[in-house]
Amino acid sequence: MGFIKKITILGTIVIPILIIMSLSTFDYSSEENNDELKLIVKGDVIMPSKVSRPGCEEVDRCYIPPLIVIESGEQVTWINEDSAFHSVTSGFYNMPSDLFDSGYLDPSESFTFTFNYSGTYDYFCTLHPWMNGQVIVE
Ligand SMILES: [Cu+2]
Repeated sequence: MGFIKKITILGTIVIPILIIMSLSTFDYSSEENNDELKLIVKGDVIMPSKVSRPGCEEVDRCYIPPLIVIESGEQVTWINEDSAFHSVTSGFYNMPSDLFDSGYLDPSESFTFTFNYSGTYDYFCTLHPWMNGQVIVE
């Protein structure tokens, strides 16, 4: 077998292997991208289903958890897991504090707020007076 022929046979074996390797590398990176796509918004506090009717306040589950404790500079994300609109609005129903207001959140929509100063922050839903929760910033 001549030298050239050996090179040619080697080439026909090596080149497909290289192609397969590069394809498998590509597949791997596209899998990574899929993982990124799987990342969905994860709320720290959820608005569970059926809280648009009174009753959740009796078991303190209008926002879950109803009280969240964080460090100053940290943020809280609320997510509306109900099928109705809700809001996350600072203060009390008849006395909003104007610090934050999510506006009406669609189902699956989220709202994030960063708390820079320690304190106790009450919040409520502008649509449902019985819905209220609290953030404690240490
Ligand atoms: Cu509400």
